[in-house]
Amino acid sequence: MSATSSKRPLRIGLVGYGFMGRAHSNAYKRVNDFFDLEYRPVLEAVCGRDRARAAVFADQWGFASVETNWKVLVERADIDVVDIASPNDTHAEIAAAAAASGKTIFCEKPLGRNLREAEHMVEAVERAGVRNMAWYNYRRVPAITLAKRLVDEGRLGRIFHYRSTFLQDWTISADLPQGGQALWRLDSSVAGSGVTGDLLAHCIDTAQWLAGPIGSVSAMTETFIKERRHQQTGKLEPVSIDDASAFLARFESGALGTFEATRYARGHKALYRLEINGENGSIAWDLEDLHRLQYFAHGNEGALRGWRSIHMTAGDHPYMQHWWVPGLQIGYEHTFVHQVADFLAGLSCPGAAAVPTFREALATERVVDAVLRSAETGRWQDCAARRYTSAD
Ligand code: SOE
Repeated sequence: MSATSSKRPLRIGLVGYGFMGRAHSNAYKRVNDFFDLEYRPVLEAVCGRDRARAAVFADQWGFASVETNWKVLVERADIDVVDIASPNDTHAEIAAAAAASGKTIFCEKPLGRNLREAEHMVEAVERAGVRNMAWYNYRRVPAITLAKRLVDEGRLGRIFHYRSTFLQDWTISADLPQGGQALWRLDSSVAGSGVTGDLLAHCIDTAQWLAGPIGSVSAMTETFIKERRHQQTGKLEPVSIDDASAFLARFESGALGTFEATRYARGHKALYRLEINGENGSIAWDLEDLHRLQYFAHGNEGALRGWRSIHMTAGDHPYMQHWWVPGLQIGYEHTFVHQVADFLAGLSCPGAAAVPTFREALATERVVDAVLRSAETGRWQDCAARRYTSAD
């Protein structure tokens, strides 16, 4: 921060220096360049187990200091926000300690490895009364924010169908090891689950935000490659994450949903798609064309009826007045900038909570848990039924 800055500093302690650590750091660095805010994130410390790698990261991104033990980081008096961008098995413990030390907490999705950890995290932040936010970044794609506006304005009318898929193909090779650096998403002891917690969690978060609570689900999952060599032990070990997961959903509103995520869809790298069909209209969106919202309005256009492809680059589109001139689009990294901007704006408005809070993210965890239980039992599962408490 420049010595002359009039902004109020918000000192960030980032845990994790992987892909998400980079996405969050970029957001902290860019946000004040484009948004007029009272607060400014200051990159105070990055924490990672490997000091040399953390130091390289700190140097590249401009963090003032390095820690190798998150327990030290969460106690530091010069840190306001603990941002958890480390693998899933660390989230619950770090969040509980950071809450106890009075920090604001940001946590990369999913909250924990399972519902029990997620519930403990919600209890911890609410008991301590600290601000908290989960990084479900796709809500801040301008097209998805506009979709939310259209639904809330009643333009679609009653919603009948919600369909969503998240397709990847990066784990098809049986030679890919599981576990360790960059591959912890394949190790269930670290990740919790496979594509259900990693990819479907995004689809579920967006779905419940746009179309309301999911009441019950019927799911199936599959693990196509049953054994992989573990990167850390070198041994061939059983794979216990779900490689693919699909479920039917009944929304509390009466709408029907279909959801699918896989890392075995050859040719797709990160194709997140959604479509909503309502009585008066439909909307569709996909991540490969993230700057377009497809919209069909049922009306009296006669022979000219059809889907509109809205190019989300005008000043009256959500967030877009902060970026370039009409016609010039933005991308993936901007969704994280928007989430930080919303959080910082909320700090200047007493009572405003930047969403999703941990409690809101817990609603996603409940559906993830119900999906995994349904796949295991072969039965429909009620999403609200299961509760864990601190006694578990
Ligand atoms: C997995 O490949 C992954 O990076 C997820 O972990 C992210 O949450 C998703 O946005 C993109 O895919």
